[in-house]
Amino acid sequence: DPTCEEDGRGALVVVEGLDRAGKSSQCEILARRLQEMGHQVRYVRFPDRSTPIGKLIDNYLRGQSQLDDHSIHLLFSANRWEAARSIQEDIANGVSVIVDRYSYSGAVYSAAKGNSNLSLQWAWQPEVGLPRPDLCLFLSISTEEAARRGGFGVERYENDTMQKRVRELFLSLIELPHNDEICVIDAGKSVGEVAGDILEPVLECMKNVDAIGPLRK
Ligand code: DGP
Ligand code: NA
Ligand code: NA
Repeated sequence: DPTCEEDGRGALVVVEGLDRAGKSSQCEILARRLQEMGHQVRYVRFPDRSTPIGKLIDNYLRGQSQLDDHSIHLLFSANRWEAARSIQEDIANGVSVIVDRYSYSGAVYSAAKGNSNLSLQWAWQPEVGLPRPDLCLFLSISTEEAARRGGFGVERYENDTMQKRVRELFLSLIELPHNDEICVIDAGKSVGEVAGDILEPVLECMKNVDAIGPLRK
């Protein structure tokens, strides 16, 4: 079996989950382990708050600005589109890209908002055509466990009602048959155990990647 690097192509691996699920730590551990094994890796996180669009998102998340639900939704998506070319270039050059949050958060967080009328289906549309991950790891954690882990922060969305809706919508997205790239990981275990549970499907996926395609409707 050709590995992706023998093919000259890197893998696109996304890590998703609720706030406090441990995504960022797990992405860092995963990136380090893959590098130690000799793979070229880049770690990307969304929202990328460093770009002009990212700064608008950052202000919104910190409660410094108010934006229409559709507008902020499209800004989050635009923040992924502005990075799409560099992700594709890295993958083509044999670099595997580990992404902390992606289109799944994009659709789910907007659709979870209390008084908005954004359906999951509407919210997914701007994501169609972005590079499709080879693997999406959903770090599954109960909202109770998430709240126990030091409590939520002060940003928008970091409250119990919102997180419960987010979790339900993530689960409904996972059930859609065309989302067969999503793998559910029990993130209630220790950091070391979760890291081991993640590494296995990632290495498996890196053995078997074919041509990268677009995210579908
Ligand atoms: P983080 O930097 O990973 O803590 O993400 C900041 C918050 O923004 C978090 O509550 C999840 C939410 N979020 C991330 N991506 C998107 C997106 O594309 N759309 C919406 N509406 N929310 C998002
Ligand atoms: Na957060
Ligand atoms: Na993140």
